[in-house]
Amino acid sequence: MKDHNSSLDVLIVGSGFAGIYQLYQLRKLGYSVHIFDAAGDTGGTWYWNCYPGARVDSEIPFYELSIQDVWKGWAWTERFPGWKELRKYFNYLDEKLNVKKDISFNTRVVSARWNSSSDRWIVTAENGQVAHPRFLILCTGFSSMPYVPDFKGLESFEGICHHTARWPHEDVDMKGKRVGVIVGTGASGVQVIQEIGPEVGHLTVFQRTPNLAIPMRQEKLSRESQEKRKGLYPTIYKRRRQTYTGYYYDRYPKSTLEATPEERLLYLEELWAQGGFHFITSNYNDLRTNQEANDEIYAFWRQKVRERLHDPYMQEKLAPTIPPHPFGVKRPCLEQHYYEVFNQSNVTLVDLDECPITEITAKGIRTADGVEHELDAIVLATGFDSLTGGITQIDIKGVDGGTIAEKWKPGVYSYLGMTSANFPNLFFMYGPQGPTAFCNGPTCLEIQGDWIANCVKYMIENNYTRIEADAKAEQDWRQRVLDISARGLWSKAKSWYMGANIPGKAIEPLNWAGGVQNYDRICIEIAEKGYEGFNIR
Ligand code: NA7
Repeated sequence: MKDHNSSLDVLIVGSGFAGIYQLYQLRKLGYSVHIFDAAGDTGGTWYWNCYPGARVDSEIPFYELSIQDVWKGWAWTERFPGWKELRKYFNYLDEKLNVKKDISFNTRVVSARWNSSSDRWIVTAENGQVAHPRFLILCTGFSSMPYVPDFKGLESFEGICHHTARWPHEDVDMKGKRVGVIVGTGASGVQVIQEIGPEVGHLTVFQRTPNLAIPMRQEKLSRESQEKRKGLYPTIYKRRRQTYTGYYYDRYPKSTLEATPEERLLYLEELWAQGGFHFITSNYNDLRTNQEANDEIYAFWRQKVRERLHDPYMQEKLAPTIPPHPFGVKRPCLEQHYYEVFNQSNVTLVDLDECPITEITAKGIRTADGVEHELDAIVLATGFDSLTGGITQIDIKGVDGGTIAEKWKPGVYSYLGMTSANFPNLFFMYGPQGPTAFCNGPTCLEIQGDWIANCVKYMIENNYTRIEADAKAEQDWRQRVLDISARGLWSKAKSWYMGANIPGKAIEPLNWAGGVQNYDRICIEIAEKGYEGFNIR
């Protein structure tokens, strides 16, 4: 057993983008910092999500750290890099920042106990490692806790079966196989289907809710073209903190319904051609707040998708006449040739709303109509206990001995989406009640990471040993998150944005929908007011 003794200032959990940025910032300030990670290497989500076709849906240079020593020498090969390239990037981060020397891999944190007599955490990992840091920072990611529905008979299946986020690191050969993909609207399912669709023997897509996917418009990038643009990177990295979603482009400052039909059509065509999240982030400003406006955008989307599908059955199942939910209130997925896969003669779509799964058998999946779909492999692209699961899976006990999982059972209580009352000196990043789902990862975690690093510095420089969110400030923050969300259409979809994908989880808005720029400003103002809303001693 290795004991990280009481000289440790900060323990970070997780070595994805957030954990590495935090390690870098805190080490620069001169503090002793260590990372525990359950994975065998750095990369966070890109260590675990190595399923066929896994790639990021935020384009570069937004989806990389703004550390000059890193971006100056690095060049990507694609506008939306895949997991293999992202893992190379993480190795490059190590080359430049020498991070791995401060990381314990294969070290899954299982518990954290607050010790009021020392004002330190006692953190224990499954492999017996223990740490006693002054501050504990959870960089566990918003989707680190895979969700597998409780399908009857799942363990009896005799073929290959993996959740996308627990995909084996060696290649799984799908060529010529009868593959069942359980999917609905997730990005993971869309990516697997379009990647393996063209090569498998037969593909059966078990769909609950159709995916309202938009075009990615992937591009190959040369080093030269990136070098030419790098002069702008410092401006881009500042600008992304000034927009609603953390890109440098922003919502169109006009209502959908104010535009003439001609103006609207031309503008939507322009966004469609740009690809990526432009169709969401640069769209009319009432897309996600006004149902009538939303219906117009849905109608445009449906027409575009139907044009690509040959079979009327597939058209209705994948781009229904009546929208399954307002457009863009479930995380939209970026696709490359997803819809074309459904024109192949070896692809079957099973509508689980009409015909649910009754059990998984040794040979495949049985549905309510009695049909046993025989399969060689099942891909579980069934998502995550998002936003809270990475935190609540750890047995964290605070001042009164209660766990954070118990506290959050009726709903999340946090202050600024980074701290929670009763849990002093504990910070979490890229989690609930922050801008997580409405912001690209690196933008969000750098905003939160800088704020947390400054807070740790403030505490240490002033010889304070304990900071804890005030219960009233926390209650007000929660109410603010709920009120802002209530102005939009988010509650009209059952999604992980609302915690609605996990049975028994409280259904409520889990993200700050007030804009990245406002979130950043509010957090900075609170710090400038001497950490208003926190009890410090
Ligand atoms: P998601 O987006 O949560 O998608 C999971 C999918 O699994 C979703 O379409 C669900 O259908 C479907 N699902 C979940 N439970 C079941 C059951 N019981 N039966 C059938 N289908 C089911 O997860 P992803 O991994 O794809 O993506 C996660 C995010 O990570 C993604 O947004 C990226 O930003 C990164 P539903 O739609 O609820 O009907």
